[in-house]
Amino acid sequence: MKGTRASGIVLASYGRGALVQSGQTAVHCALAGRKQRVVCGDRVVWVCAPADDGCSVESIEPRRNLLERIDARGRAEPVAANIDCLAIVVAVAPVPDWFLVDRYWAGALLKDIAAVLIVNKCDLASDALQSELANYGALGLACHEVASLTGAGIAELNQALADQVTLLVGQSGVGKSSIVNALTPDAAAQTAELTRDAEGRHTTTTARWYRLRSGANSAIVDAPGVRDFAPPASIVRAAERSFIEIHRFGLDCRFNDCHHLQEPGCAVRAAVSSERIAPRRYESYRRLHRLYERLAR
Ligand SMILES: Nc1nc2c(ncn2[C@@H]2O[C@H](COP(=O)(O)OP(=O)(O)O)[C@@H](O)[C@H]2O)c(=O)[nH]1
Ligand SMILES: [Mg+2]
Ligand SMILES: [Zn+2]
Repeated sequence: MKGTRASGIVLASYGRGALVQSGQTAVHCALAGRKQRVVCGDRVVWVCAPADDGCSVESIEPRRNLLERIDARGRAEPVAANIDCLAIVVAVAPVPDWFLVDRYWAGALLKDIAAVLIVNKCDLASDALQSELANYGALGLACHEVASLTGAGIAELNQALADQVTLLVGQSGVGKSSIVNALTPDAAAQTAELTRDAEGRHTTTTARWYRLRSGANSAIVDAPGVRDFAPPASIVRAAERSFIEIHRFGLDCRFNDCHHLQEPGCAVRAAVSSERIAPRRYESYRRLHRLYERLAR
């Protein structure tokens, strides 16, 4: 490997290094500078100097996009780069946190990334989910019902995710890792490589990239389960942009800069009263709006 210089994709990043897929092999690379920060999905050039035995990341290609979340202190924290589609996973159990679904969808909308909903564990009775699912469907969020346990719907999902890089997100326990396993027959082998860094330490906290069966350009990224997610935003109005029906009805508000909270002549609140906007989605909007107001102060 000495003297090698090649390009690759970051499968996972950890403390001071990254695991890089290059051709058929995965290489542990150190980061070159203190400032360098690589993210799962980054395309990089890595080198293995002839003098010593370590490999390192030389440069990072400009990112097509970067999905980020707000950490506990309100700072942006990277999740994954160069993503084509955000797949938000819910399951019959645990009971879905629809506010979390809204915020993931918001994150995709703010970054112009396509989004789909995956409902897992459809081997269990899913009646309780149907009215929320119908609402998302009416808003244009495509939905795939699967059961990774029985394989139901997995072939169709595999087709739908072909030739793109999909980031799987959602509460822990909904079955994200099980879906990855169902879509990639060698996921266990790929995971084994990923779970230890060069010093043999476990690396489980960041997103991981897997090749999919459905084509050379197909990949799926398993993000760690989270309790909460919110996309970073530089302006409070980002909350409105990330709820498509609120943005749509908001065009008819009396004031251009209506926040849809207390203002007179608010078309959004009128639509909530007549349930043309689902009250739960409106509540979700208000929560995100409040968060952005707090962060702006
Ligand atoms: N009934 C049922 N259970 C499932 C299904 N898929 C996953 N599970 C179970 O759900 C639990 C959480 O799965 P896991 O993949 O670890 O979820 P993650 O935290 O989102 O990665 C495990 O006990 C799985 O066996 C499914 O399709 N049906
Ligand atoms: Mg998991
Ligand atoms: Zn309004």
